[in-house]
Amino acid sequence: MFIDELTLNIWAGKGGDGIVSWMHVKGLSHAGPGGGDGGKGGSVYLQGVHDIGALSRHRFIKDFNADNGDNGHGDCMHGKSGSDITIELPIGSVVTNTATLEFIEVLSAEPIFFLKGGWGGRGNNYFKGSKNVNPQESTVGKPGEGGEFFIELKLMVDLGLIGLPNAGKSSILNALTKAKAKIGSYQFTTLTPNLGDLYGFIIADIPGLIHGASEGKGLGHKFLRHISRTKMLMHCISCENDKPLEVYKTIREELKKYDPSLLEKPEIILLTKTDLIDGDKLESYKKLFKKSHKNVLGVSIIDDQSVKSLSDELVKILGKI
Ligand SMILES: Nc1nc2c(ncn2[C@@H]2O[C@H](COP(=O)(O)OP(=O)(O)OP(=O)(O)O)[C@@H](O)[C@H]2O)c(=O)[nH]1
Ligand SMILES: [Mg+2]
Repeated sequence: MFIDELTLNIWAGKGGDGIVSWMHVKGLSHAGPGGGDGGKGGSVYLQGVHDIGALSRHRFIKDFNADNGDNGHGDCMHGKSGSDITIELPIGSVVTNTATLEFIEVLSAEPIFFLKGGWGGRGNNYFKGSKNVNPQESTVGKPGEGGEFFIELKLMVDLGLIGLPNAGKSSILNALTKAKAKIGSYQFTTLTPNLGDLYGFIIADIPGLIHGASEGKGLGHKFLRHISRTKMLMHCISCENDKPLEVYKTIREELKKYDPSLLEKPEIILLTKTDLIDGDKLESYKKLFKKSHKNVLGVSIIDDQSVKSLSDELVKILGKI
């Protein structure tokens, strides 16, 4: 099950308490303070992973807690520090504290220090001094940082494939990359995004959009967040459509309703299923777009040469952005 948002309670560990205790030395009735300090609470790290399914691993877990530090011991022994924990999140996750709205983005596979464990309290040995040879005081450990966090995945992608259902988006992804997205001759075959790697450029196939997606029709806007960080969009328009320009406008309208800034992204127009029309018609379709777009391409997945040309062209275009 693909999950792209989740709320978790995450806490670093509390520091252990310092204690009041007295040294036991054979032959001495009173050998001074011996209360040790508490151990430090464990901290929390975030680790980005290249796995868009990583959030679904946490779906039955609501709480992540690093270990607390142990309380101090007698004979001036400090408590053990709590172990740190690391939470794996898909690269592209945005982690927002629901109370403060502060957020942190997981943009690479570098571990991120996230929540600090509390310091341990001081035992009475710490307070020993020339004027205070028998200190009675100790302090408690400090709480760890933490709270409730909303985690939202926004894929980090070079090229987002968008278009009506059945436009051939998943077929193109599979033809260009080693992805194995499901393909079907019916609408909404793709229910969650698929990713593929084209010579190091990440391509995402987003479930089909239809007119009215902003009112929740079809799969709605649910997956458009995944193109918010996409560097470039590829409008996939099937040559089965008599009015490809209208199709393009419909999709642009839905993008605008979701987030007008999506309209600013560089675009490629890809006419798909070119085997279904003759060369003249294809040229007339391309002409419709060439007035306003410099990147107007065509492909048929049953024509290996056209797939190869598309692949070469995309690598060239993506290399420049
Ligand atoms: N003739 C022809 N059929 C194609 C081509 N590309 C895809 N198809 C067919 O078109 C249908 C839809 O293909 P998909 O790749 O599943 O389309 P999609 O855009 O991912 O569809 P959704 O996931 O529903 O949005 C399938 O039956 C494919 O076999 C093509 O180049 N030529
Ligand atoms: Mg699909």
